[in-house]
Amino acid sequence: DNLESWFVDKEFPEGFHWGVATAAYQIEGAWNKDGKKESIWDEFAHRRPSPIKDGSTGDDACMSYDFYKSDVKILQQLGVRVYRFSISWSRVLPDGTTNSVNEQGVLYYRNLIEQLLSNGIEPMVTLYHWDLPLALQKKGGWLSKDSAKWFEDYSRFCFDTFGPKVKLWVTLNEPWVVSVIGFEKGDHAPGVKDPGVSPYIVAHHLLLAHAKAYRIYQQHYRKLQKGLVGIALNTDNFKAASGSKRDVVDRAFQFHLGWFAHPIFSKEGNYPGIMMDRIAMNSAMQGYNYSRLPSFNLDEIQFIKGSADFLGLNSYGTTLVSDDPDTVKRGPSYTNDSKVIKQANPYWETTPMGWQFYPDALKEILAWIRDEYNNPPVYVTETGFPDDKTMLEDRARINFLEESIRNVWEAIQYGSAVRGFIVWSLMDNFEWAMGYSVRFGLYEVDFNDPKRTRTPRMSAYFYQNVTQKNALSGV
Ligand code: PNW
Repeated sequence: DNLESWFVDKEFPEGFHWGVATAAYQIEGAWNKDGKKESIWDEFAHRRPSPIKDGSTGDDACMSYDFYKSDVKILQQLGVRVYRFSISWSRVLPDGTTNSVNEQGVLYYRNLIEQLLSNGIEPMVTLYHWDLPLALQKKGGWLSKDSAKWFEDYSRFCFDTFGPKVKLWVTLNEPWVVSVIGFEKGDHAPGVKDPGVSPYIVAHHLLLAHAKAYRIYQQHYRKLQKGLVGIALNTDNFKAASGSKRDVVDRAFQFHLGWFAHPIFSKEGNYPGIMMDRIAMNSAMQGYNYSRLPSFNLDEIQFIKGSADFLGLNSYGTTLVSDDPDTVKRGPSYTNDSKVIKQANPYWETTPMGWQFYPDALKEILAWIRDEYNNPPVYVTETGFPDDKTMLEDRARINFLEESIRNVWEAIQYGSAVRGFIVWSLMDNFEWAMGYSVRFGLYEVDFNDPKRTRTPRMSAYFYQNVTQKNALSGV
């Protein structure tokens, strides 16, 4: 990197996909309107005492169910080529199965997609962004072996119904968060706290579910619809704390990203060897007669291997890691299995989500992916910056985006196959366990206003400049 490169525009490849993202439960509202039934997030946020930091819910959120046209307006203003949003499973299939289709729910997504296409914006549709129909939770949810079949059925329905217009699909959003935050820590729906056991079972079923959706597309839809099907995986950037060795960093990556990426993107398939070894060993020492990590048979390994056209990368921060010397005595847990201690760096900026900002994060992750998985096509399907107060002059967010975009540009110079960059988020929304106390939007949303007015922040103008030029301006 020479000094001069700071002063010239960093141009991106032609057709690079600039975008922004949202998710159904975080923006739509209308939680029980027009035939929609409850999801696990409706049930979770309605619990009392509330598991959400500010006691809020996504009942109304940004009211995008009513105001989707104003969403498309601001997407146009931003000049993005792609809008990543998710379908609420229980809005289109209220009991989770194709036995009952909610036509009004289907119409909502048809209208949104139509509105996007007629404004030259490509939809990138996430099939599952955490809002499992409550009816399926009552049958065991992701802990049930049947869950992969339910997801296959739902995916087929979506490919059938929306596939003629949708060319970019994301099967699952962040299966790591679903497994660990939903079933190890219990801070997300369905709020299960079963360390070291349920997370592995859920992850196992999620991987099978993802692969089933991919194979269905492959067999029945790809020839006609010609789309791409990927998965969005989240990972921190891991760096060695002082005194630690590289192997800790690699183990941290394998237990986090590798858990889901290795079965799909590696040459040999299956879970990372280090995960299988460590969990089997710990399980044995803890008195189990089997590994807490379920195993795939040979057919399943083949079935999952290669089941993605791209890797969607969601990433927000960097974590320092060091070796955990003594884990077995503390009992079953995903964290203990990884033998990794995570810590903060006092010199890095800490966001209100507790995430730390290290400017070269994305570049380092992208290099790891390139080397580990033989350079698969990647979309950065999410990155973004949280504020805990609302301000229109969001210079910290601009700085974060500038560094992140510079990282992606450099990664492309070093050969990474990055196809797009999608910012979380188009606008402020319901931030899961944090409720409305944290804001990620390029647009501010006034949650006291019955019209939920969206107002551009400075970062929206910054991003508009990037999408218009297809370049990051030199300083
Ligand atoms: C991702 N964690 O969530 C999600 O895909 C978005 O829906 C979300 O709004 C965004 O990132 C910002 O948080 C995460 O606890 C939530 O590690 C929690 C964690 C990670 C990602």
